[in-house]
Amino acid sequence: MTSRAVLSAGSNIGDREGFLRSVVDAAGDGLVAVSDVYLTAPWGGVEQDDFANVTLIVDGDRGPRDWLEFCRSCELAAERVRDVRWGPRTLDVDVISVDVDGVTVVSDEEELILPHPRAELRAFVLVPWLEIDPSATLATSDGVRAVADLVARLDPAEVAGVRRGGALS
Ligand code: PH2
Ligand code: MG
Ligand code: MG
Repeated sequence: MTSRAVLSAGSNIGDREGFLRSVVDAAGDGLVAVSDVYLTAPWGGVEQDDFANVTLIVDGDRGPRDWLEFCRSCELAAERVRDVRWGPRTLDVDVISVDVDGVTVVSDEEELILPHPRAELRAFVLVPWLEIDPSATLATSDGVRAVADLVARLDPAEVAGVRRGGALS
């Protein structure tokens, strides 16, 4: 099964850039694009340090569940501890969207809802995604929308909290 996935990775504990780099390394030849690193204000109401975030586009002979496994193995390698929901973490890697043979997968499985139901609200996902794919679209609860339009609809203060750093070293 040939698929293309959009993944979002974030870290706000320890060697943030090193953890993000580990995801790129794990993607290997499957990496299509990775955004610059963005320093982002925490989203979701938990008071915590700023995150470093990247969005990646990856290809592979993997189905949606295999991408979830890929994300979990990256988190495991970073010794991610599941503690507070939306709280601090060494590494979080989320599957945002998967296309199989060019068709976007829609799934309401409890463990893997696709496309990611909160992606449309998260500047820290959308802004880096737009950088690597200016024509990106996302299937949202009210239809397929250009990611650029979704960003334009967000609270400007939230978008301003997503600051572009440099390329991952
Ligand atoms: N991840 C969360 C909760 N809040 N905020 C930012 N800025 N970046 C994240 O990656 C993030 C978050 C839960 O996964
Ligand atoms: Mg997450
Ligand atoms: Mg996650």
